[in-house]
Amino acid sequence: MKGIASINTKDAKLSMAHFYVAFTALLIGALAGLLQTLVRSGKLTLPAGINYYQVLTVHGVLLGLVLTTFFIIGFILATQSKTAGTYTDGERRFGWIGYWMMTIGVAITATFVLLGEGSVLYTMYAPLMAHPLHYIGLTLVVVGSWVEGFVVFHRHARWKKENRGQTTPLLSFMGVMTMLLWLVACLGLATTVLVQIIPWSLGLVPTIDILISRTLFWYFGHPLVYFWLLPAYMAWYVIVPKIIGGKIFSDALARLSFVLFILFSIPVGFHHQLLEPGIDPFWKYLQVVLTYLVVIPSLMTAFSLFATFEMRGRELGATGLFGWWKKMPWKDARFLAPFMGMLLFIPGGAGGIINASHQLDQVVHNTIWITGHFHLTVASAVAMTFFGVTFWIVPSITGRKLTPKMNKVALVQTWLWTIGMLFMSSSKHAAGLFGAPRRSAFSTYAGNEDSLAWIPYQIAQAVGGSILFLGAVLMVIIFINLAFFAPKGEEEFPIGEVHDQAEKAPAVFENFKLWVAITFVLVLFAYTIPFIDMIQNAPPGSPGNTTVIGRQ
Ligand code: HAS
Repeated sequence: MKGIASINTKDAKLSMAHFYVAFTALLIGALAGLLQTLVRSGKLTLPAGINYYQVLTVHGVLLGLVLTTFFIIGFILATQSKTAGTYTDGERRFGWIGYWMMTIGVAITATFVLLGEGSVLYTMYAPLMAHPLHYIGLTLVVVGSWVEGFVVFHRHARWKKENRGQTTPLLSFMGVMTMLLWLVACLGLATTVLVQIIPWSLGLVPTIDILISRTLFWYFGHPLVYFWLLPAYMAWYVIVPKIIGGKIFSDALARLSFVLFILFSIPVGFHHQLLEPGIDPFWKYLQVVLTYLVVIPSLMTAFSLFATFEMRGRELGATGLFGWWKKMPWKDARFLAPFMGMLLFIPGGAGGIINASHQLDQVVHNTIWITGHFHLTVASAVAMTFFGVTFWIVPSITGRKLTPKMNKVALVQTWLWTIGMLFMSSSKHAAGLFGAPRRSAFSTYAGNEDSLAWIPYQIAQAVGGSILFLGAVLMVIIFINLAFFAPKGEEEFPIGEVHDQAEKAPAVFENFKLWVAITFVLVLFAYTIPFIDMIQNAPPGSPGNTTVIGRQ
């Protein structure tokens, strides 16, 4: 039998190319994660030559940067091709150019990480210095992603021209918003990398202003987490309702929440720097207030999801507040995986709200609590949604079928990930409250009496890490099966329809220029005076206020 792909086959090829890189990153990144938890529990000493921080970097870069960015762009391209229509040859060519820039950039960066020349926390965190090519490789990844972003913008604009006066496809709108957020966020990263870090790592300037570099990094760092989250929200708002047989609660509410993310996710970077000196407490306070505002679109999302589940449940005869629970398709892995992600996002989001409080952050900052927080958010809510999407998108765009047998394997994978993450994240949160540092090998704290309290939690993390590693291997097996071996056929590309009684989305939501302009006003408000302070009180190059830590 010949398979029937749900989108243009050339577009599908481009999306799949992104997924191949993403799942290769998952396999290697998960192995590095397993090694880390074993080292921290004292159960393993890395063989000579391999350094704990190197393994940590491999884990963070591959899963936090490569898996996410490649998966997100592959997903956005496929959903846009499906809802706005096929790309032109020109658009697709730019898609491939962006893809190759990103892939070559990853290869260069990976080489320097493996050579031990790139263990610099978050890929670029002064005063740690990596080899210049490490940064140049990462720059290629970012610029390549921008090229692909412009493809998404162009396709959306073309749809608008071809369908004047009509509401744009929701998924295409969301793809544009996600890439817009990414582009505006990257401005901070590009500034520190091009103006400060690369010249410094090349030896062209002797020092770097650390506070400015970190501030520019965190200007990027917080919206980065929403760049990960928004594609998961695309699936929660549009795909999940269709999978459960229901309707999208409100197109307008979904669009509004994406607009709010653009406005409020950027001027909040100081909440990662609450314990850093050199920033006036007033500006930290202001950004904490803005952080609480960026929680609102997530609460709106939770509300909308509950409404979708409840409406569907009632259609099927459920009564009461949680009657819908019994009516959900629990045996469908396309539903179970993102739903488990949503469930874990509830404590993950609550943890974020705790972190955002200046006072409570004093207790948890730089402890392993923080890694517990992001394992519930990016590694659960986001990753599990991406896995759930993979279960249908790969067979759907390649003209294959998710067989009942593979669906069962996918259910097992989902449970492994959920259980592994429960061990992993709860033990991280608990050890963090006892003061366990977020990054350190067992050898650095062994023998310290205070650290005895952490040991059982570190062992629980190793148990969680081992279960998660099995989950990752199973995920890669499922991906390979769906991409190459699953029977040919036709698999649904589930796109939800909006509820009949929902209000039409106001046209102003499509006014991207307006949202970007307001975002810049908020950014200027939140950052101008602090930057003036930083520059006046620590002029770049002043030896008293800058530090250099050379490459190890
Ligand atoms: Fe965060 C640190 C604050 C969300 C990721 N965060 C991090 C770091 C990462 C990260 C990677 O203010 C570490 C950075 C580093 O390396 O240093 N975070 C927040 C806040 C939110 C938040 C306020 N974070 C995320 C998301 C991430 C992420 C999302 C990844 C995708 N975070 C912080 C702060 C720090 C921080 C501080 C710095 C701390 C420090 O000291 O360094 C909010 O956006 C969270 C809002 C979320 C909710 C949950 C809504 C729930 C939904 C699910 C509904 C469920 C349903 C199913 C419908 C309010 C939508 C229901 C079924 C039932 C039956 C119940």
